[in-house]
Amino acid sequence: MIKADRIVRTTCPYCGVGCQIDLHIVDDHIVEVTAPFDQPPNFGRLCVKGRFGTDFVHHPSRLRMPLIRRKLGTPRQQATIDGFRTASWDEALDLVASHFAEIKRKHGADAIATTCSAKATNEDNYLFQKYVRAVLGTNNCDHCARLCHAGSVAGLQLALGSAAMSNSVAEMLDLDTFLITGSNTAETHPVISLFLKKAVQQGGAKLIVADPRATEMTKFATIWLRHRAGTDVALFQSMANVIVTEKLYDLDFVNKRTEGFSAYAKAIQRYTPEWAEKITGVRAVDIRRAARMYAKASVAAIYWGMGISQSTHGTQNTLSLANLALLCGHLGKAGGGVNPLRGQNNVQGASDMGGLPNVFPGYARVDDPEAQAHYSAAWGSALLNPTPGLTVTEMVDGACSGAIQAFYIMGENPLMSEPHLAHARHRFENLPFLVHQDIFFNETSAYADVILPALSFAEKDGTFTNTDRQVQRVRKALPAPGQARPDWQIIADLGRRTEKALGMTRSAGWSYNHPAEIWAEIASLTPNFAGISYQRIDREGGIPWPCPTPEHPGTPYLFAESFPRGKGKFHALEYELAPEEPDAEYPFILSTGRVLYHWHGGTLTRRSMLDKVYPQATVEIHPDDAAKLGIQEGDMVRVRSRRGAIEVKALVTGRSPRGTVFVPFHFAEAAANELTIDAIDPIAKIPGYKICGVQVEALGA
Ligand SMILES: Nc1nc2c(c(=O)[nH]1)N[C@H]1C(S)=C(S)[C@@H](COP(=O)(O)OP(=O)(O)OC[C@H]3O[C@@H](n4cnc5c(=O)[nH]c(N)nc54)[C@H](O)[C@@H]3O)O[C@H]1N2
Ligand SMILES: Nc1nc2c(c(=O)[nH]1)N[C@H]1C(S)=C(S)[C@@H](COP(=O)(O)OP(=O)(O)OC[C@H]3O[C@@H](n4cnc5c(=O)[nH]c(N)nc54)[C@H](O)[C@@H]3O)O[C@H]1N2
Ligand code: SF4
Ligand SMILES: [Mo]
Repeated sequence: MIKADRIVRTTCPYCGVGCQIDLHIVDDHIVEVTAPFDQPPNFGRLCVKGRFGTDFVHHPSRLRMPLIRRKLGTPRQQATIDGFRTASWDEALDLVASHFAEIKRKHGADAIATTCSAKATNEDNYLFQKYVRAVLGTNNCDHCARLCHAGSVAGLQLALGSAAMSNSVAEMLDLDTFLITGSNTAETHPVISLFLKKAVQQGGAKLIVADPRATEMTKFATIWLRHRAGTDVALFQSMANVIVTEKLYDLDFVNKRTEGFSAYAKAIQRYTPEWAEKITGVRAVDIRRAARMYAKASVAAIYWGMGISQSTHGTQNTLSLANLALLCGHLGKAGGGVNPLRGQNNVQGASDMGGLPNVFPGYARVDDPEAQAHYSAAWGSALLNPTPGLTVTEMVDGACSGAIQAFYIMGENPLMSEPHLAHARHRFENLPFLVHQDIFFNETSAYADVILPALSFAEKDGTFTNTDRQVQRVRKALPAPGQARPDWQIIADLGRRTEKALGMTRSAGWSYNHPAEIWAEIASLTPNFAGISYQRIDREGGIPWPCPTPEHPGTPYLFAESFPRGKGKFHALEYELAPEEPDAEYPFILSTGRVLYHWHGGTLTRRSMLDKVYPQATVEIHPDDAAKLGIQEGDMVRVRSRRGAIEVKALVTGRSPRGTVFVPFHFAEAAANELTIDAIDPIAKIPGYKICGVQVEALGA
């Protein structure tokens, strides 16, 4: 054991579980990561990423100086880092401020698009959207939540009026019955999966898993519904049909707390389990068993992930789950509710802070005059733009049509994470001005005009809000690499300079000495956070919002008395096919997602020792399909869709069903998003990353 000079308590930078970690530091290097046993949410547990994956902060390729493209102007080509020269902060920020000001004058504020970052802190994101709204004057601010839980958010907003996870991680230990669907929990929320497994093994909880793919959680399931991909609406509506037909629903709850039941009950009459069996491939008898198990439970929770949300029917899929919870009254109780497991470390926070095109911090609508007056006064802004802005997917489209003249991207990598990458690259080539603020030079930086070097979680103070709404501290443990600055400082400096370039006389207030001051401003403006302060978090640990006063303990589960929209609303749904089902030419379904060891576009984990464990892009293929195509485990194969082709190593396994291949999207040299389709859900605007048609061809060993 090496003896640490210092140990700094902070929050894991990877997933939404928000594990508390202790960084052991020797000579300004992280030498070990441990977890405190007495702290929620993880109580001493960590997964491999938290334990061994934070070494990316020391990688020699960290950005240390602002960079400016050598040949500024369009048409712009993809460049390596050699295509950029270093610049001072003064030069880089003045260039950005003057360009934004000029574009605003010439084309209007709505010609500027921005994304904030679910990797950055609440304070970074709050300040980012304040800059975008109060100085640039547009609501074109979104982030990766659009590519993630947008379907869940849209569905839960319609049904309940709130989209956060309703129950806490701590409640998982005492679950009675729960349903997991479209979530590979053991690889994507590993520490949560430990509590869920314990609930089954030690607590005797009953688990229903609905997933086309065998995951580790299916091994713990009492019932595994292995439905065909894309048939969720049919599956869950037929469970609702059973619950209504057999009168298993909670009449009292339905009467007191919901609306639209009779129309809904009528609409689902035709969704019999026998009808659903033909569509989903799940036996009617199993649908009945699962429906009875969920309905008869004293309390039951639903957990879900991208298999539900990332669909061109993501909103409908979510509504089909909300309908089940409303029918059975499984809401507003400890251990009972609806829980979209949040992915990024601070995706909950980036949304809460108003990093969305239609809402201010605290989810007040941008077109609500009262909310406008509130934030205009707070930010010293005469008039805030009342028109909801564009979503990420629409902003990327706008780059092509000329509607978008500049893009400011903080802590995202759309040129790995957007669907149909060839198309996305084409759009970025046509963009007149791109600013990228990141800790590394990634696939998106390659198209930037100006690159602003930011600090990682380990070098700054702030807060992240995890999947169960706990606001937790991020603490500075290491010095800044080179001249890199924390995101909030970059934004504040840019705010001052842009105001000057625009000749604005008022100031939205950009003088902060420490993120605690930014947090105090957030707490003073949004009732959900009013009772939370750095001092309190230091004393008590994470606090779950809503927390309206300093005496309030925070709220572990939501909806005990009512729903934010008043009554919960039933929605009758139609089952529809995915926009590109497999056919004779492209006979396999391509499903994309994650593996335990890697993170999204790989910017962080491929610069970590985790890359040694999982160094290469893979495709999972069923043994029967592999045999037909002459593919052996370890062979290289070409996977081709109508949009592109990649070469990857075959894993021959029964995890994915026959006719489906699974490719993780972490590897730039074989990017799954070269293949995916960019069709989106009409309401949530989320792409359907989980289904498109592909061919598979053996290339040999
Ligand atoms: N290791 C690791 N962990 C991560 C991340 C990471 O990159 N790496 N990313 C984080 C982020 S941002 C997110 S959003 C989460 C995502 O966490 P998950 O949603 O658990 O991740 P995915 O790999 O996308 O898995 C989706 C699951 O949906 C299933 N599925 C596919 N099609 C369908 C369908 O039609 N219906 C249903 N019901 N299921 C289907 C797949 O079989 C798979 O089990 O993970 C977070 N955690
Ligand atoms: N095919 C396919 N595509 C998908 C998905 C899928 O399942 N399949 N899932 C989608 C989902 S759910 C998500 S959430 C998106 C994720 O998409 P992105 O958010 O684009 O992906 P990340 O790779 O997490 O990008 C985060 C970036 O932030 C940088 N960063 C880290 N910390 C900081 C910081 O403190 N400050 C700043 N400024 N930068 C920082 C990292 O270096 C990295 O470049 O991908 C989506 N794309
Ligand atoms: S479960 Fe998530 S938060 Fe916890 S250590 Fe793993 S990646 Fe980090
Ligand atoms: Mo996500």
